[in-house]
Amino acid sequence: VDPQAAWLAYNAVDAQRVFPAGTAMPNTVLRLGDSAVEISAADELHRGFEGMLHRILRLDTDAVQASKDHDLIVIGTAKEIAAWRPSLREKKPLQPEGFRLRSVVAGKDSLLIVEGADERGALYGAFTLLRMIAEERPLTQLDDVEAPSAAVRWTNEWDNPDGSIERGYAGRSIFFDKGDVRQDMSRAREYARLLASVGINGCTINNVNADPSLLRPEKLAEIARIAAAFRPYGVKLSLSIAMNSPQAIGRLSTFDPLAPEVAAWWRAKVDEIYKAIPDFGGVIIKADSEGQPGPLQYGRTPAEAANVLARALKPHGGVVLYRGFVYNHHLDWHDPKADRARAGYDNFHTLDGQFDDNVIVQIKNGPIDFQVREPVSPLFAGLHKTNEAIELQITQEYTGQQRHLVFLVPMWKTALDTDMHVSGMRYSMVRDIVTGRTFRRPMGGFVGVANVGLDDYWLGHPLAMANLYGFGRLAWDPVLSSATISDEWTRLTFGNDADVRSVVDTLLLNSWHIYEEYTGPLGVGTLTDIIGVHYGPGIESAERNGWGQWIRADHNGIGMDRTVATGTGYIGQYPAGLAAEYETLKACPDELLLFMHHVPYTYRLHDHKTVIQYIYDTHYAGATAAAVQVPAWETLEGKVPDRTYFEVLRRLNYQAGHSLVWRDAVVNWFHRMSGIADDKGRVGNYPDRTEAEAMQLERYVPVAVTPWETASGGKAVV
Ligand code: BDP
Repeated sequence: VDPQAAWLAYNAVDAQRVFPAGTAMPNTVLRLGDSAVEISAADELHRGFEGMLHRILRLDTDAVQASKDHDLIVIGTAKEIAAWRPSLREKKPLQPEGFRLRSVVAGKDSLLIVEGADERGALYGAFTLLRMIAEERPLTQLDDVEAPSAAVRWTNEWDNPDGSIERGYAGRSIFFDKGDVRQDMSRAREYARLLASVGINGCTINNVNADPSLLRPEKLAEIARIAAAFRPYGVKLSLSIAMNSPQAIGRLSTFDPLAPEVAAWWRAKVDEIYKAIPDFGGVIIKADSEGQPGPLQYGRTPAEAANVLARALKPHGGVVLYRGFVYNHHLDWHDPKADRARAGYDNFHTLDGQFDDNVIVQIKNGPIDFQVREPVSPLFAGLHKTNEAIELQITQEYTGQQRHLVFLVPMWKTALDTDMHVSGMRYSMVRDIVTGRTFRRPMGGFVGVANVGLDDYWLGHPLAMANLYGFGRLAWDPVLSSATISDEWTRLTFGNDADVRSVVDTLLLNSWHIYEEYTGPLGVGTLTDIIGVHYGPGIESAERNGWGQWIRADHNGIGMDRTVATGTGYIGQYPAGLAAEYETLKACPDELLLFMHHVPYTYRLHDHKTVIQYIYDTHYAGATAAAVQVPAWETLEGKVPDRTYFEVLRRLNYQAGHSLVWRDAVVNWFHRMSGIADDKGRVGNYPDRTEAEAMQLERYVPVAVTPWETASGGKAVV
């Protein structure tokens, strides 16, 4: 089994379940259209039938020829199908990029019809049919109509031209090498295929901290090759751009978005891009954020900057995704009102209504930065006349960097399923806001920061691919449950064995909670090294610097007071109904307590446990749960491909060990800070650990470690 196949493994299935007695298995696939995307769709059906059903489908494009066969899959757009057999014409039109799958018996013919609203719809229909087969669902009386929830379903890749990837944990770039676009585009093409198989229709190929040189003419010609690799799968290429490009590569003296020469430069540049890449998707803009140049330097707003690009893109049908991730990373820790969480809303909500209709504000799920637990960003409810997209992070920057197992779909679901309580609305779920439904916006969607690399498993940890899969599925249909998504992925990847499904699904579905338990409790954030790698424990590394991921822990208590009454006022950015829930200690959910409030360590949670004892207990419980993942996985030896078995086993073992490091770092730090004993007497004993410095050492010496809590007893050997 080739790990690169990921969830498109096309493992053999029980044909009789899929085609029970009386249901014919097709011999031929008749492709009615000639587009590259439909060709991919028909090829995929061929591939899937061969792998799963050992049936080699005859590929046909000649309706007359094909009609000699009576058991057919027919694939095409609605228009093509109606032209082929007018009796099959749809009364109700399909939604853009949607499809209908039907089984039709007409005279002697037994037809499986894959009908797309358009070419992409046909491709998505083919992949959906193949998924049904992989799950051994009977295709009798099939009638399934689907359409994506939103127009924008993109991944962002943070690849740099030199081939490195910002926050990438799975090898080098599949696109770039040493400043150039790779010669070999096979991984890029396979990636587009994977993306399309879950309905993703766009991919931004370069780091949001963008290198302006990618917009040079010779680079655009190279990038066009990536777009060509994506095209047969209906994936549009887009680029992150640096706002100062007119100056950096255009030699203008300014990049003020309102300077006419700057607007003209962007127009010409965008026209040039479309010459090279006619189906270019658009641009992503990170500006005035973490040192990136932006319009604020000229006293211009994000809306003014976004619109200049939007107007250049409009004639070509392109869009601007302007990131809401704008904040000051030189905040004053001594100022009790300073609060990074406020920044998104403060910077954008007053601009509501000022963005052109092909601009989308791209908002991270939480107001800080992909922590293990955050409330949803209040900005989602703060823009009623602006298109929005939610940005989710597939690459596990703060959640274990693909060395720890963390299935993120349940986390994303908590964001998407949050009701913002927008006044005057019965429901205002984040998922409906970003698809554009709530405020009747023409556009919106989902962006996932994926950062796949050349690694054979694309993301490093083989089970991390469930996150990429899950992102695509949620973008298609955010109502799907975590359990459904996990089980689909497991079946597609490993087959339908009941034991495999039960073990893998359980591992996936519990993993976020386990990670949260041994890292950051009660909404305080991932207590990780904030300044550098964002990996491993570093309890107070966020404190007393300008980056604003503060936990405000002292000897008496912990948490950011974000209340309106006594704190930073952040909670007041939510609509009143939700603000009321967060503002009072009584109503605030425990899992967000320390995000919203500063409380003493002796404060009692809803189950009457004190905060400090909760911190101790969850860390021991989380580390134990991480250890138990290992024997659970070991029951699958021989039931999943060997290489995958050992790759996962190795990582789960490592995670079990690292969770002890996490556990002890956190509990010891809090113990020292609070001076309050663990009522079970565990803290300071480092259970399950062997101390190198207690051994007999030759040529090694014990040294003190900074920060002290990251090594047991504050010591390591060198
Ligand atoms: C942070 C990452 C940083 C990104 C930034 C962003 O640490 O590498 O550039 O987000 O999203 O989480 O712009």
